[in-house]
Amino acid sequence: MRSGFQKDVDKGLSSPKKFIPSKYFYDQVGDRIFQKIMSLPEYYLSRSEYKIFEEQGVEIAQALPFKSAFDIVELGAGDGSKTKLLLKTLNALGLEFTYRPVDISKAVLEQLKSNIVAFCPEISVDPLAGDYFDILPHLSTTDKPKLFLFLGSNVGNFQPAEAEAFIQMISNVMHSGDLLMIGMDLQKRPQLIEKAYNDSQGLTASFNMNLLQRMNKELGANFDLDQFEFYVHYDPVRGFVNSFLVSLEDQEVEILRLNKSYKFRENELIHTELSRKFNEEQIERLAFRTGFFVRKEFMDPDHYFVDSLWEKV
Ligand code: AVJ
Repeated sequence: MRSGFQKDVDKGLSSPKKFIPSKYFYDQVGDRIFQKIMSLPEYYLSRSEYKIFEEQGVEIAQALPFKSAFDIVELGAGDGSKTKLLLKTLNALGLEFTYRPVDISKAVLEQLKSNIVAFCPEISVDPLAGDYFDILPHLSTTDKPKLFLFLGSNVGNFQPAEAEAFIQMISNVMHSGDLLMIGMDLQKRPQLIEKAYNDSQGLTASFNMNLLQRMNKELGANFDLDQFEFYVHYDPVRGFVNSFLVSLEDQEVEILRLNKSYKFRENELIHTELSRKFNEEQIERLAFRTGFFVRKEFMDPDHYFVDSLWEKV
């Protein structure tokens, strides 16, 4: 049986416009590179959202309409370093909630849970391991009101139609009055955005190149890393940061685990990631089309990033 990685690599490298889904960045090596990216001076995203939770936790708490105990369901929680700030503030204000982080990896969830408990032992944490698509339908069976979190501009990695479908899927398990808070990176000075993905240390380049290394390790491929280079471009008209690996020569790569070879022309691109940047109009429209209205927005002082709080109609 073929793994998801095998299927997706074969599909992406057989397509006329080659691509590899960006979710495959995050193996152990990729996780570590992403940690370093987050502390780059150019990579403002994480710091901006951190500031929002650090400085506006009380305002966020005041915007929650729940009168009784509720669930906070976080999709793609990661290490919880930003969320825990918010949870601590909500707890300190006497709100009664259970934090339910959802992640595909049990190991990640255990780490996250001990992180949160160490930071604030009073918070009750009930992790849910599994795929979003399997977990979401089960959540609607508990009758507590819910606040869903989808932070970190992870929504920016979806193509527009996919983003809408994903949010619609969340919306479908929600009840009227439930809330969804989505973290989104905002359109801003193009140079600033481009620099966040074209860092001087080459960390983002390694983050992308790790995909080739991962195929070599896990799929028995023979990518020559010297024959590819990283290229990133921000299109301010659409608000799209597109990342690519460029083949530097005509070459053929063999992938043993797929029993197949793939040809690359000189200058042919492999699309590796879309990191979308949003404007206010797009946010309003996305909310409206998926069954929400925008209840309140929380931005960092520079207005680089927004955590947009939506209420289910
Ligand atoms: C974690 C998806 C928000 O798109 O900015 C960082 C990942 N890619 N540098 C993003 C990423 C290149 C990041 N997200």
